[in-house]
Amino acid sequence: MTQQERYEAAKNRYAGIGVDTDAAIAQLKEVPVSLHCWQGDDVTGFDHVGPLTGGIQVTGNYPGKARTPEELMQDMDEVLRLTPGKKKLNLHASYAIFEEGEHVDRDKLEPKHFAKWVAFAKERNMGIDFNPTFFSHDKIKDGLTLSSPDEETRRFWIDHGKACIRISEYFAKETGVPCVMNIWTGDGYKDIPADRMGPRLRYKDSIEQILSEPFDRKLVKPCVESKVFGIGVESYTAGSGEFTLTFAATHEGCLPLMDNGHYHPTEVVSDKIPTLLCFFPEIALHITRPVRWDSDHVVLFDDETKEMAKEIVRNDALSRVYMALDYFDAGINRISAWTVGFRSWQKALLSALCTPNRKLKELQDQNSLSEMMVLQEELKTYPFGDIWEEYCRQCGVSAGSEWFEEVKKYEAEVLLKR
Ligand code: RNT
Ligand code: ZN
Repeated sequence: MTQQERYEAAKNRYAGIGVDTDAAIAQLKEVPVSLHCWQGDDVTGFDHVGPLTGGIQVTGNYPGKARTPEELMQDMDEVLRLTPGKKKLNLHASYAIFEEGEHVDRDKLEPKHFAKWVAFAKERNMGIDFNPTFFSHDKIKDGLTLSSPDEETRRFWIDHGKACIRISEYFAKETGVPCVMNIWTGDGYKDIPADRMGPRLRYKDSIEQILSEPFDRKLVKPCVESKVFGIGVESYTAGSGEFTLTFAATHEGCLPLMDNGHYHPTEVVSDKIPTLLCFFPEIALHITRPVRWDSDHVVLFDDETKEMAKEIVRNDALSRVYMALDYFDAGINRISAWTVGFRSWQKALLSALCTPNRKLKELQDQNSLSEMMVLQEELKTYPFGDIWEEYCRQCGVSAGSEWFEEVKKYEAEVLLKR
């Protein structure tokens, strides 16, 4: 059977349970997913020398890491070639590109320091998302930024946040696509603090000051990301789950951002997505794969990833949920890591779009729970691979693991020469 014949056969099987696979494919092509620049260089960035600090950690030492903006862009282009679907570019402030000999600190960053990224994104028809960088910097005092008791430190980081709002608005204006700007800090304590509320009150005030910077709410979508712990901040984080959720709920236009590595190991973000959708017009996600902790492993087509995609699709929320990938593995080929993760999330979305969601809801509401279970189980062996192949074909990328041959070639010709 040819690929087309296999697709036609699969399409018929899905039609039998009321799923229109052509429509699913067409719909997915329009859904933007943010591709994080930081998988390419182990979250290093270009505005400083020194280690990654602030509660996160990258492990591994695979050769070929991007060292310059040009190398990072070249690597990202390779990923764009190997992945189907619509992309947005996700940048951190630490990826500012300075002129020869120029350097400005993070509180003084300007749109012009990101002009090359804008050109890159526009040429590739991508919007841009942005993140102020509250880590890997010498102005982090005693592990604290926006929640610091030291006013000078706190001022510096508030000014950084405000600069990032202006840059986010510039991105949105240039690309014509709203910019999601995510605030995450690793502020916290390794051991039991004596004052838990003080840092949170300062954090709250700092974010309020950042958001007091004038901006168009249709162009910039500020988010707050929570985290239950970080490396070196195991006992307490200022930006806890309750803190960020309540902040977003009480500040007009501010979105909660859930990173599925940032909860206790038995909590699942798939269940939190529909909960938040009951209350927030829009929410944001960092899609990752935690293994025992917030390890930021490459996203795979696994059960929880599928369940998250299902919750977005079956609640008709593809336009209400801003989806960004967030992981970094330096132990394997970085292009491959980027590609596997992006493709996995695409698979999860396509598979959710090929699910008879209305039928399943009906069965639940009729309390036909036996039939609901049977159908859910049957679906697991439906010929989804043939639908995926067709989607990849239409997007002009290889469906099977042939793409890895290109990664190997790129590794030999480009990465290993660095
Ligand atoms: C860290 C957070 C945060 C970062 C990126 C680099 O635990 O997940 O989102 O991963 O901003
Ligand atoms: Zn994250």
